[in-house]
Amino acid sequence: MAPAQDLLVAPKEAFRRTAHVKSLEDYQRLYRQSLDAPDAFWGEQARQLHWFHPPDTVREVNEAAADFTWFGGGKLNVTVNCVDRHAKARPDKAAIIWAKNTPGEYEVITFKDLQHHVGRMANVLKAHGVRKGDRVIVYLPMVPELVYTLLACARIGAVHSVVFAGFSADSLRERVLDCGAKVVVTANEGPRGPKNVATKAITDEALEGLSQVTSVLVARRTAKEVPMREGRDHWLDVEVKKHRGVCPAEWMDSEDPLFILYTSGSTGKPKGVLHTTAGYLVYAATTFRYVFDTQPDDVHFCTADVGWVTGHSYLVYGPLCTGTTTVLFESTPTWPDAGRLWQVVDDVKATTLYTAPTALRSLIKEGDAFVTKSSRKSLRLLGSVGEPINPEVWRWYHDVVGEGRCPVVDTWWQTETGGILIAPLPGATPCKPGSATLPFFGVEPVLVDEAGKVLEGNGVSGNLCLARSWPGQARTLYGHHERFVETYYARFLPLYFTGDGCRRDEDGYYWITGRVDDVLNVSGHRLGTAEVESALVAHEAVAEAAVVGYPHDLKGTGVCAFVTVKPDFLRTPDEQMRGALREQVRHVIGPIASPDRVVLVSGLPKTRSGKILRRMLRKIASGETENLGDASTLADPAVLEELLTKGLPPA
Ligand code: 6R9
Repeated sequence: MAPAQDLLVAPKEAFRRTAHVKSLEDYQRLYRQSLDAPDAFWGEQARQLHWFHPPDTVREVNEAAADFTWFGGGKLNVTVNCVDRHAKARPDKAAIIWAKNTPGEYEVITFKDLQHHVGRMANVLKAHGVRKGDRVIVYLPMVPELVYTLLACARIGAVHSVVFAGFSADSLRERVLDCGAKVVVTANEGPRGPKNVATKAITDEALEGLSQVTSVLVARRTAKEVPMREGRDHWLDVEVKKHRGVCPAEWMDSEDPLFILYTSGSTGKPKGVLHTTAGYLVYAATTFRYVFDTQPDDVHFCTADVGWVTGHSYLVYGPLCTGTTTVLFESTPTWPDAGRLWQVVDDVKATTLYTAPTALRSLIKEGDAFVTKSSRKSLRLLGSVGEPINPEVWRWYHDVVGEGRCPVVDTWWQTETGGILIAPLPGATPCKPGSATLPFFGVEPVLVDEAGKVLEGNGVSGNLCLARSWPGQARTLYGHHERFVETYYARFLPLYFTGDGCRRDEDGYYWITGRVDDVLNVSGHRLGTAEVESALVAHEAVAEAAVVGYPHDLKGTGVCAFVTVKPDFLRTPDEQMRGALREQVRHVIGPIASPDRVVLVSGLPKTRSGKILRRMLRKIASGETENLGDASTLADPAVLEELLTKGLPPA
């Protein structure tokens, strides 16, 4: 039987009729043009924006210094583009549909409303001393004030830094200190699923003894009373009433900072990835338009939290810049049950859905009935982001969720890239489940070996690098430019190094194999942990799998699989299950990939954003039980305890 990933899925005919790019040939022609004449291509994209003063140049690039200027000499404001021009053209169009935590509760915010709220919030920030260039930390749950605050910062030229509301007080404090914020915006608390996150209490703990922060603005999301510190803390609903909904837009230079977003690096300390104004906005809007094939009446449902880059680019900036209605989802895909996403899709008539494989896997586990009982007929496109999507999961998304009607776009990118770099164009690119397919316009992926030698042609695997600047790339790590140069440019200069491993197949399609540390070399064979995971997940008993390497006497690296089993298979004896799973991998990939160890667990250690903590698993697989890294980022600490008490099965 042919492996699933070799089956090509052609673009849908019905979809193609209205698509921006209608054939693979059109894509290839435009792609070539974008590389041959980048200034013409990006200049044209930039003209879609409203400028106070148009740019004089398109791009100035110095890789050795990691110094990039896009649209130099231009003057613009992000909110004129994301709010004002739509408030003028279509004031009553929904800008945001807020899907509250309680099922069935929604609130619609039109572009006219949005303009008013952003103006008021901008005036509040000014009244609290925020000036152009100042940093504002945003520690809010998924409430409209979150979007208002980001845009209010952009309105007056302040730099926002969103900290995901699931992060701990220590993480919040670290970020407040690193970026030197004097204003923090939070909420009394944030309902999420069955719980209320105590955002204000966590903020208080984070700011304990810090005189740097002079104002804490508190959105009132619930009726809960929280202690308010005299002189520092202010209720936002009281503050906004003091101000008008009109605030002039600051004229920003193209390269003025728009936001900082912290992300984890290879070292313990989070990196403050900095994005600037024009390039980021042009890139977010252009990729959004093409990859999601935006149509005028789209309702875009991105399930990511705005605390992550996906929420920044494809919940806030990309959709709003293109005048698209965007859904702000306060709850989680599995609350109150696994039917929640489909309920929201039907209620708001979402046309495009953008979510992560980890969410899909958690839904698959609960069975198809939750999906099939919903209508989903409004949906016309499905997107995936955040990690490699296993071909089996891709199939389920395509066949069950999309009923074979909707194209699936697997989008590869990073916090540092600002927007999507590798993804299919839904009307043009035939898909291979599990592959992010082909590069976006202007993007030139390059694979290099460990020595930095460029691997030409197809059928090669290596470190994924990028050969040329694109407008959305991060400009620096806030306050640590040397670290920026070192992390992304020093190793393979003049290439940008992504940190991911990748295979370019015989057809030139890109297959991300995971972070480079996740590529195993087993007996001299290159093996993607994602490949082994896909094989395991393809087994009927498997809910989720994470595979890591560990030092192995004979093979160099041994393969250790951590597996959670679906409820129906929990009665199967462990030894029998382990045998079946080894056989499964042997069958799908080959004996070389067969896991040396299979650890059956009830859950995998994950960050609150759903990323599996592989470094922790690698240590456990290596028999280390101490120095497991930062356990504070774990969504569920009990998972780690189980792993440690259960111990490893024999190899
Ligand atoms: C957008 C986002 C970036 C890392 C990236 C890669 C992995 C993201 C992926 C994917 C395979 C995809 N990744 N999308 N791997 N296929 N479609 O997730 O940003 O949180 O910075 O993570 O996520 O390893 O390097 P970020």
